Amino acid sequence: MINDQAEQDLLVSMFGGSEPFWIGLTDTAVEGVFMWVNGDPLTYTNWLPGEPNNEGGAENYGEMNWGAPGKWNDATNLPPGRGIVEFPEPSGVAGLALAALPLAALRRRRRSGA
Ligand SMILES: [Ca+2]
Ligand SMILES: [Ca+2]
Ligand SMILES: [Ca+2]
Repeated sequence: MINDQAEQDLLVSMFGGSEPFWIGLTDTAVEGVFMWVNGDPLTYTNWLPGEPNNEGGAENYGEMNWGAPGKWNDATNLPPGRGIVEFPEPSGVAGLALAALPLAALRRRRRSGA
């Protein structure tokens, strides 16, 4: 979830400005209304001029590094590419609970499968 220009600049400095990366932005719920997959409000956008254009009526996923470093494009779900995933800052009980959930689920699956 790229929330401001500083975060966008940070991603380009960390991951480079040429490879297209999925950024967790989609308009699959309502065509033309892009939303972050984690529910963050879309307070900042960095579309390349002319985007999003929903080319061919089938572009529903946001990527960055399109046409210029960091710039966004809406693309189809092909071709496959790498994505950037943002984790919540682990802090206090909430962070620990989040981290423990997948482990507990894994243990349950193993037990029931044995
Ligand atoms: Ca963020
Ligand atoms: Ca679309
Ligand atoms: Ca596009």
